[in-house]
Amino acid sequence: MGFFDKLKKLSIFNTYKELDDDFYDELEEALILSDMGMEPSLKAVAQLRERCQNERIGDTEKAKQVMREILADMLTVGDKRLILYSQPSIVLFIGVNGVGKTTTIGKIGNILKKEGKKVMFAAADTFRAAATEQLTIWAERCGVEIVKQGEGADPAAVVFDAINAANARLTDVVLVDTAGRLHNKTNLMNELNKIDRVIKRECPICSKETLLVLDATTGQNGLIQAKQFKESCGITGIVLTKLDGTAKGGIAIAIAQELGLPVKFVGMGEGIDDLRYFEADEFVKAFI
Ligand SMILES: Nc1nc2c(ncn2[C@@H]2O[C@H](COP(=O)(O)OP(=O)(O)OP(=O)(O)O)[C@@H](O)[C@H]2O)c(=O)[nH]1
Ligand SMILES: [Mg+2]
Repeated sequence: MGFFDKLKKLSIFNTYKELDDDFYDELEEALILSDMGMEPSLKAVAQLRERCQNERIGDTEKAKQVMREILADMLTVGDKRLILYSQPSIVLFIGVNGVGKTTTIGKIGNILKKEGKKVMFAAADTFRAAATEQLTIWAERCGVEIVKQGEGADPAAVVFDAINAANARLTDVVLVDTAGRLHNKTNLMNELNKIDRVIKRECPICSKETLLVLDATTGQNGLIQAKQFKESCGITGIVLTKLDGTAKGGIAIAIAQELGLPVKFVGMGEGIDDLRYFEADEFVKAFI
């Protein structure tokens, strides 16, 4: 079974045979419903119309190929790989409650470890004791180290400890879990800034990524969240979770088009292997 097989496909290319106005109208509608957003949907369909006219394409089977190319192009923004130039490199995971931050760290820790990297988790979600416990279970599952403190500890102090431990143990990558937050909660946003300051002070040459984790099923709301986080946190990429069983895959294209941010990872389930680096070609094949 392919990685994206649980994503619900747009069926329109199979229900129509000819490229008439009805087809284009319905395609537009299907893309908008998939959370691709109004403007990107109109743009994609306009491009498809133009190319099919110029290249004298008359059937939906060929048009499907062209559409895949158009969407793959629209998805190609920024650097899709994780940038891990220094030792250690730091990756911060942020996002609202319940989107899948902690689970994603477990899955990415597993991938990086398999790539031969020395990985460490930093339990900087000190808000609830259960958060640290959850990350500890993932650390055991992947066989990576974890740095933690007690409930209510200063998250920036956990990051400080983790950087020092990573320096001492020649760790390659530190994955930092943070508490779920809203962009408009000032104290939580200040907490992120404090973490950033500690990283800059303790590891000025460190390469740092800030990944915003978004739940695909929240669709256009997720996009609004992302816009607001982007303004205040310097996000370098997106992890799109919970794409399994949803027909809302268009959100990946909306993110690329409207935020100019690359989707770096996608989550398709709760298991340790249900996360991958994002591959645009593979994704669009599953999507249409
Ligand atoms: N179906 C599905 N479930 C997922 C995926 N990723 C995470 N989950 C589930 O989503 C729920 C929340 O995941 P967490 O990792 O705890 O989310 P979080 O963002 O750390 O949550 P807080 O720490 O409370 O803010 C869990 O039940 C996960 O198993 C995914 O890709 N697909
Ligand atoms: Mg969590």
